[in-house]
Amino acid sequence: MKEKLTQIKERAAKRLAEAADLKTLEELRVEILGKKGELTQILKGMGSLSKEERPVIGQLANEVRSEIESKLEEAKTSLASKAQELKLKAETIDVTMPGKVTELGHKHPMTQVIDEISNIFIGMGYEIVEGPEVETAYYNFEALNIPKDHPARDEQDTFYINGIGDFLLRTQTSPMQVRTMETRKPPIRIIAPGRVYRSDEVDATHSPVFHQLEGLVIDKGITMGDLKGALAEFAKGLFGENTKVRFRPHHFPFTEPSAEMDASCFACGGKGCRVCKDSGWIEVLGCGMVHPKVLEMSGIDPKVYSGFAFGLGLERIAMQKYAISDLRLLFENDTKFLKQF
Ligand code: 2U9
Repeated sequence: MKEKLTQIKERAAKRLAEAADLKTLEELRVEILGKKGELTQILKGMGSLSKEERPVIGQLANEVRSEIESKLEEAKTSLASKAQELKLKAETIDVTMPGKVTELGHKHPMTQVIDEISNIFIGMGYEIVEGPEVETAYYNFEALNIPKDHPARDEQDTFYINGIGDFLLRTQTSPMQVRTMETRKPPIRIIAPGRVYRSDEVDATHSPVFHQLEGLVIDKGITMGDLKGALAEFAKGLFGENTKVRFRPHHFPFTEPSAEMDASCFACGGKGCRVCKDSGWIEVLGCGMVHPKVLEMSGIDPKVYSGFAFGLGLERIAMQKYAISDLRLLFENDTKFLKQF
């Protein structure tokens, strides 16, 4: 019996040492120490032993049991710490690893031009107004002194929205100035940037959708001198402090008198180069004193108030400023192109 106990002890020690996980350990515990286990069987069989042998074997059996129990505990602790070690290793974060780079976007060149021009006017005390791109013929034409038979109203130029009254896609941002005159009392000093639509074929310099920025100033005693001063200041803000301007007579239905303004070429300073096509001048905007009829239609008394207005196409400015040769590049959203600005 002694030998058997020693055998059990040695075999148990070996198997416990080999156990690879906690589950195997528990199975071994049941197998060796459980009710049906080898050791229990031996203790149960002690009845057949002599009086002298019983305490000796009993003590030995208890010793074997407690030895196995302590070995089991030891194995448990070592397996648990190994498992913890593996878990920690698997969960380790390498804080020195480089992070994933998120590509930062930036403003579209058109947005940059709109922001830059808007900021120049904001600096001169103008407010920004924005409004609907779907307009009525009244706000887009009638109120601007563009009569029904005017060529600008031609279906070849204007996108009419069929079936819902006289709605159209605005061909200029001027409806916003009309809406402002209707709802506010002078002094008025606003700019209206935004998208406008004209039924044009797409090519390097034309697009059925483009951007305009228009301005309107109305107060008592506003003159052509105010117009020239404000727009010369704007040209300096956009093209540089040394920029000169000149005004050429022109015609618009909504202004009288009307003019076009050129700025001295920002690329060559006026000597003549590729940017200004050797003229030394760059055409920048159209402008004029608001037509008395236009003031009157929107509820402003032309005997008390006068004002000036101007308008410029923003794609042309962006193309000159960034030396872009084809307007289509500004609408295609090819990030390889856009990243350059
Ligand atoms: C009201 C009164 C007057 C806005 C003006 C222009 C001159 C002009 C064009 C330049 C190129 C637009 O993008 S473009 O085709 N615009 O030349 N616009 S004066 O005059 C107004 C507007 C609203 C009530």
